[in-house]
Amino acid sequence: MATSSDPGLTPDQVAAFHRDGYLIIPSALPPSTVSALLDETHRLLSTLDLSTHPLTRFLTGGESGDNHVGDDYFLTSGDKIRFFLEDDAFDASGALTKPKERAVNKIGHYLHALSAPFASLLSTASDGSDARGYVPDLRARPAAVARALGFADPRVLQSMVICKQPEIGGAVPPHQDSTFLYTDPPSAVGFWYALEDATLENGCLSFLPGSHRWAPVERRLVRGKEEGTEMVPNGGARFPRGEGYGEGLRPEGEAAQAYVPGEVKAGSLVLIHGNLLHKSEKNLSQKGRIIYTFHVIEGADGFEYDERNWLQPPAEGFTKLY
Ligand SMILES: O=C(O)CCC(=O)C(=O)O
Repeated sequence: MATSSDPGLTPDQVAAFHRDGYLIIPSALPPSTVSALLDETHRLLSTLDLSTHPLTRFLTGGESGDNHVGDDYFLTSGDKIRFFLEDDAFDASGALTKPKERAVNKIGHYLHALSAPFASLLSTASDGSDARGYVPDLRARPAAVARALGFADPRVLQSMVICKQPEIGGAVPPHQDSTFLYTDPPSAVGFWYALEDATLENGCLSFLPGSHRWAPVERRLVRGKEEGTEMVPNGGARFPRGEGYGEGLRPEGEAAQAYVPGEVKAGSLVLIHGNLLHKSEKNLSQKGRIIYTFHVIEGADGFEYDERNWLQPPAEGFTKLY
């Protein structure tokens, strides 16, 4: 369990997160941990069997979010390790034009429980070891970070490796993570770890600083009545509880559209508030951009994660951080 001797974040970092809606923590993972997670990513990619894969592509649905990926392979991936392919890895006839290791957009969504190296990032043991004996050397341990951000019962969900493949890595349009992982009231925070350098060339994240304060969660991605997923208006709370949120805080003019790129080195952790508008561009470069991300929601009483969310909890419930 994270203790008071493990502050997770300094008071300045907490203040910066609340001001900007995101926080970059350089060197959160040492090179040895980055290597272990990259090795695991390449191992997982090598296990992909395309002969039995439904060839599900990861589609974001563009800015509108309509036509988001939503087949059964996706909808039942919350307690599995599954592979979603880059849309541009296929030619017009539907044939893959890349080897499988170069065709996967993302791997998800239960790495934090089913893959030992990724699971070990959530370790709360004082020496950093987990039940499997893997010892990550972490700064900004997730449990301690969640505590510093005020979570009472943080639950981890939707872990994924995003490969952002060379030449074809798809863009991620502006979005808020609470659209996809909605609690009422919103509580999601993304933990995003660069496993390779993320640059302007290979599609680093960019952020609209402060937008978590004024951008409401207007829509939610939910399971369709019959099948698939759909974007629907959000009838619940659109901002987290607390002071300092509201549409009236939206700045005038260009400030409401001025995205700031977040180029980071491998090993950096980026924390992303669930209401923050952020995006990434297509990777047209020759260099991939592998990252690992998971999200945390508040599991305490008074926060509802309902059955309409596209991602439903595994039988054992979403993973407790402490
Ligand atoms: O890594 C990316 O390009 C996008 C990730 C993202 O926006 C997210 O996880 O919310």
